[in-house]
Amino acid sequence: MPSILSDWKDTIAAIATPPGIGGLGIIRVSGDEAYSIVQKIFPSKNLNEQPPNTIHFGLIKDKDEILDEVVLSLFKNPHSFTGEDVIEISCHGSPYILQQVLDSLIRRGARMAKPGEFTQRAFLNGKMDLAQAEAVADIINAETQAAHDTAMNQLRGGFSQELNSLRERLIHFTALLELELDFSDEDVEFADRTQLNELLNEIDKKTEELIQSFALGNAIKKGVSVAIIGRPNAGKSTLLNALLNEERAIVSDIAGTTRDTIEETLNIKGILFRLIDTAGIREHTSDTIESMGIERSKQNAERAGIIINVRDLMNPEPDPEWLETYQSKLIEVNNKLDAYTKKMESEGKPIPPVSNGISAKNLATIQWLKDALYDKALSGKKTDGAIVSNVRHYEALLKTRESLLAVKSGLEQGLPVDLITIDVRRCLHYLGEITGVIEVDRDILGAIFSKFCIGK
Ligand SMILES: Nc1nc2c(ncn2[C@@H]2O[C@H](COP(=O)(O)OP(=O)(O)OP(=O)(O)O)[C@@H](O)[C@H]2O)c(=O)[nH]1
Ligand SMILES: [Mg+2]
Repeated sequence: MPSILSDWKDTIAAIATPPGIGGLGIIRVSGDEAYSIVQKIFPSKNLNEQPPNTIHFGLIKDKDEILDEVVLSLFKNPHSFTGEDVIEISCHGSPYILQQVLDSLIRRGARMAKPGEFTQRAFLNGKMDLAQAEAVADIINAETQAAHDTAMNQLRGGFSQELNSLRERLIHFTALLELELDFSDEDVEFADRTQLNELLNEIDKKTEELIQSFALGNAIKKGVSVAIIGRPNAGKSTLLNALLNEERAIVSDIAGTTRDTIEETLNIKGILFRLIDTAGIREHTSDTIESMGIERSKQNAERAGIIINVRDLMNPEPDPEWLETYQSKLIEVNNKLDAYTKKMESEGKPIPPVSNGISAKNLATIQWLKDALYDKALSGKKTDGAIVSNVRHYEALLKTRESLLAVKSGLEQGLPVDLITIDVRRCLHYLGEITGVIEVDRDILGAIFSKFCIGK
């Protein structure tokens, strides 16, 4: 493992709290020299004489200048977040003080930590597997309850333990298959084929389950984009405002009011929706800016996870033909039900039943639409059990499954053992990539941890 990083033995330091003024600001120091470096600026007590997991009040001094009154929390390896000696310095939350204390530490031998380096060390020191380390970033970035719960589950071990134990069992069979290779002249079978098949089916079932959960996991983590489209003046912007319950977009009775797209987020029962209000679509326009807007509306509809097609009951027009392609992600609403009802009444006509009717001006009439959005986002997606929300895991699972199927068909066709073991090894590799039990490529590790903020 140490080969992955050449400087992983340095003692690192960083401000762990967000930038800006706050009640407290925390500096984290981790590494073999953590105690001796902090001691140089904390003359109040002899740190080496203090028991681990204790806190200590005292002064931070740079030469003769008092920088702050602080509280130190001491953690001795391996019982710390990183698995190394760690000291957390709780200062007053002034960016100036924090920077001064950090500079003093750096001048005395600490190195500025890189983004995610504390978590990276936790991984390198075996405090957590890779999937758990990635969950730390997800927890910090979680914007909704559901995203937080998914990340928390992953941090607690989630599906890693299960995958690891399946992998261990597969390793056992690989060893037996390899042994058969050594005795290839004698035509013996050490690996029980029925048991091997059972294990393969078990892994297949588990990976399939996790692969299926990704649609939901991705929706929870990234949010679901919802394009609000329709003819000019249908009430799209009014609907956006109603869903958000704020006057976000300009509404007017002039057709073509919205020229560019407007994006806002909405949290419905823990799932994040990115609502996109678009320019009204009409087939023919000579206005260049409007036609650019219309083109953009189409692109948004194509990319969106869900499309709300707003129709105008007061001015019914056929839907754009291209919309048919997106049936599966479409929710239709018939807007201006209030005006329509009034019109029919004034004309003395019976009011025909209107399906999916709303009045975007009246919040009470769109409640069902929020439920429909939530249901559509979850439709056909499992909500119980482990949820995969990480693209890297998802891709590794797909590759695991691919090699697994190759092993199964190889066994069915009675292929020679040396060919089968190649696919078994690939399967082991991809399973191991998820939790990081195999050495993960240095570039991939770099990419994973660079998404963290400094100090985490
Ligand atoms: N009576 C009634 N009027 C509505 C309703 N929804 C929208 N309107 C009116 O319809 C007009 C157009 O509304 P917008 O929300 O700007 O329509 P839009 O679809 O965004 O229009 P463009 O941006 O031009 O494509 C405004 O005068 C709204 O007040 C409704 O439910 N009932
Ligand atoms: Mg509009």
